[in-house]
This record gives sequence, C-alpha cells and structure tokens, in this order.
Amino acid sequence: MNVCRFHEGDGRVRVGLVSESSVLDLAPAGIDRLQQLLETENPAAELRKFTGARLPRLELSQVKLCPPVERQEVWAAGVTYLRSKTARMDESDFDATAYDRVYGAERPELFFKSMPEKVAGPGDSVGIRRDARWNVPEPELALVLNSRGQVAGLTIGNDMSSRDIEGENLLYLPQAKIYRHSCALGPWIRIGAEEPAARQWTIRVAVQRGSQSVFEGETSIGQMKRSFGELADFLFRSQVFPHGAILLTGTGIVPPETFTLNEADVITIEISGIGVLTNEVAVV
Ligand code: DO4
Ligand code: MG
Repeated sequence: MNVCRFHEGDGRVRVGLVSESSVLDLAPAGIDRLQQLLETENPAAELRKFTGARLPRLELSQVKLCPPVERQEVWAAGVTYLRSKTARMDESDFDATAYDRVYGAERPELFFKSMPEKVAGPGDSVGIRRDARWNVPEPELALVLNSRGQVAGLTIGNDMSSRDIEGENLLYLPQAKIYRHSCALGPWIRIGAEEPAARQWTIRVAVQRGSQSVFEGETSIGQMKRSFGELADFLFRSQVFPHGAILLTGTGIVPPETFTLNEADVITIEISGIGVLTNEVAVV
C-alpha cells in the first residue's frame, strides 16, 4: 500500500491512499497528517480500513504530489555499499582510508541531510551548486521512521552530491551534501513491506539530457551491507525525533568519473517495490 501527500493546485495538502492511477482522499476519514498513520503500531492495518470506504477518489494525473515528509528531520547514511566506498576512495587524495574504515566499522556514517521544508518532491527541481564542477545524483532507499525508531514505511530518496567538494576535503562534506534543493523524496511511502522483501528490490537511475540518455545504472537493495534496524538504531542513539525521521540508506550506484550533471537534465529513480521519482536539475 502506498500513501502520499497531495494537493489539487490550491495548496491545501492532504493525505491520500494511492491505488494504480488514483488517490483516495483520507481527509474525510479524519486523516490529515502522515504522522497519524506512521505512529500507529500497524500502519498497513490502519490503511486497509480505508480500502473499501466511501471516500473521494481523484485521478493521480489531476493532483500535485508533495514530498512525503512533514516535520521529520532528514538524515542519510553513507558508504553502505561497496561501490560507494571504492568510488569515494578514488575521488579523495588524502582522506581515502576514512571511507575504508567506516565501511568496515560497527558505527555507520550518518549525516544530517535536510530540514523537511527544504525537501524537493516529485516533479520539483533538484539542485547542483554553482560553485561545484562535479555533481551527481545518489539514488537511495529511504527509511521512514516513527518517533520510536521503527521503520513505518519506505520511500525513494535522492542524496544529490558535489563530488569535487567532498573529494577535496572530507571536512567539506556538509557543503557537498547540504545546499538548496539537494534532497528529493517521493513519490509516496510504501507501507507494509518487510526488510527481506525490500532487499529483493532493484534500484535504477536514468539521466536524460534532451533526447539523449547520458547515464543509466542499477543495483539491488540486497547489496547494502547494513540492516535497516542497525541504521535506525544508530540514528536514535542519544537522540530523540518527536516527529520521526527519514533516513536515506546510502547509494550503490555511482556514475563514471567522466560524468557530471548539467542544468535541465532529468533524473529518474525507480525502486521496483515503490515507484518512480523524477526531478529536473537546476543550478542553485
Ligand atoms: O561519505 C560520504 C557520503 C556517502 C554517501 O552519501 C553514500 O554512500 O551514499
Ligand atoms: Mg548518499
């Protein structure tokens, strides 16, 4: 089951249950925030109550999907796939062992990524920094965690990154990762999928430049070295998230060193068990 945030052009954001090409508006059933569902013991069972209900149904093509985040801080894990470790060791002159060490360490790399209100949703633009030369998308599975640190759902994340800034000095990581429109989430939250099933999913990215496809890559979520629970547990150590949190789980797809994003490129990320997130690139 997929749950989304949407509006009909009036800016009045509502919560909807997505089924094929339509959205069931949950507002008349008293659900006006995602968090109401995410905080329940069994969000899938809560949502099943609405499947046969008499609620307004709208065509997906008629609504604007909003990023599936309300007041959750957005965090990200890094170097959770072997591909990410080797690519980062290659790009860094003097910090290379940091990636090697964190890949094998008990404690994962976790970093703050975005305030919720700064997240780009489906169809919004994602940014590349005007002071960076080498910019890439990072297609990642994102855990939607409730305030108890439990995985309440899964969505697609794009951890946009400036590789030249990160490669120059690891202390520049926040500038490589956190800037205007550097994080996208969507198109909705998949509820009720367990980790063993999600590990079978494929994650794909395609970058289109005009009529040309300039990069395509794919991997399996099963290639991720760490478990969902392990990442969530470290995030919640000595920390509280009263509104829950979103945790991107790291990238396993890294374009070749010759590739950088351009303005107006269109990035499409697909996770087989969730859906498709599409964003156009803007220079910020
Ligand atoms: O260590 C830097 C960031 C790593 C990252 O974002 C990733 O592996 O996805
Ligand atoms: Mg990343």
